[in-house]
Amino acid sequence: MVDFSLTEEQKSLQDLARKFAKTEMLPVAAACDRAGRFPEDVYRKAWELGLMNLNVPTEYGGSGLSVFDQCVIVEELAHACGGMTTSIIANCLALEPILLGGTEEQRKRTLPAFCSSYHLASFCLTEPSGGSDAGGLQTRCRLDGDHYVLDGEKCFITNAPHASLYTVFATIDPALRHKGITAFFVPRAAEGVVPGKDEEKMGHRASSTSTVKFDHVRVPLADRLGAEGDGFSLAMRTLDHTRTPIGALATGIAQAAIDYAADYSLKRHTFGKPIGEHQAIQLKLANMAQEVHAARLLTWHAAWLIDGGQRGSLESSIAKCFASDAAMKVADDAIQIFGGYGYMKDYPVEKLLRDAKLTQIYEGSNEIQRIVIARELLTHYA
Ligand code: COS
Repeated sequence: MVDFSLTEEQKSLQDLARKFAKTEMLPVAAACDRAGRFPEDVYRKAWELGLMNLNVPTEYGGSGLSVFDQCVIVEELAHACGGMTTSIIANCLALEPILLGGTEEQRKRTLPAFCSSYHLASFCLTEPSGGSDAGGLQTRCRLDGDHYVLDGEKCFITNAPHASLYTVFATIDPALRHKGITAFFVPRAAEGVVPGKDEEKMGHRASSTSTVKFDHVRVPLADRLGAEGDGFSLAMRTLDHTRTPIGALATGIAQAAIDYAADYSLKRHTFGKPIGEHQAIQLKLANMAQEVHAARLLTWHAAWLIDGGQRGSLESSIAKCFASDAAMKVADDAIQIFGGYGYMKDYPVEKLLRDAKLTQIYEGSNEIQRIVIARELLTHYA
């Protein structure tokens, strides 16, 4: 039977994340946003509570949570701050290729370090020449004895200035397109690894983003994930698993927008009554509630399918695309309900719009999600 209720364990994870979001994230969210501050103290506390390496199995010291459980947690965290949530879950994205494509020896060599003490990892796929065309990446890897030599530059890499390990996608020959792409893990300490300076972003300002240069970086053959040419499929399978939690992150932002707007609509009076009693506002709130409800259910459905062993490419793209578009619409409506105050930085809703915007772009733009959705759809009619 289909069951939409959370288990007792999921409710306690939700409760843990909600409390953490309220007591540790929310009180510093606006200040971090304004200053563009990376609140490492908050991230360390998230790590201590087991909120960081959510997808790493318990045998390596991680939380070993299903994608569904991750979504429950991520929505709660994002209610307080989308940017901090992105930094908190970046390890899940970066370590997923090791979980999916690494040997047991490679997993044992890399994963426990992230679970026994606070460390960050970054997923390095996107390049300055283009992020959507992942098959066209230009970073080169050349075999030289028992090492590969990596040369190239990645950009828009979450947590890169603070990471101790990078999962990197490079090509043995760009002319081979996706068939040449090969994945590696590369320690920050390797000679020639140079993270850039923090980017100044519109939103997600508590998260850190930079370029990473790989300048003749020698990577042992033993640190290659899978075979030469396996990297593209590994990146896609990783994103199939991580796009659904991005749907949850967008849902959390959208739920926050409703909560602020509904509360404000009962306190703010015009024409002699609370604005929430005007139909113009009620219609907006009703539309917002529909968007968020649908976003959450699509996210839960995609997570449920993936946890059941299905690939879930179609459903994770639908969840990510719908929820992020919903977050933009709902944050926009929340600002409209707040009126002029909504446009001011003294109120929390303009940040929600700036944070929501990135969810339409990262982990594959929504145009890419629509390509994935249409291609999957058409295979059933071919
Ligand atoms: N899982 C496993 N394999 C997959 C896959 C998936 N989800 N999606 C595609 N593949 C395989 C295909 O089956 C194909 O394999 P064969 O060569 O054996 O036939 C191969 O990968 C190439 O697939 P495709 O032809 O669809 O590749 P395209 O170059 O057309 O690119 C898109 C496909 C656009 C979907 C891909 O480039 C993409 O997702 N881009 C966005 C990248 C992204 O999200 N970046 C954000 C980084 S994180 S912030």
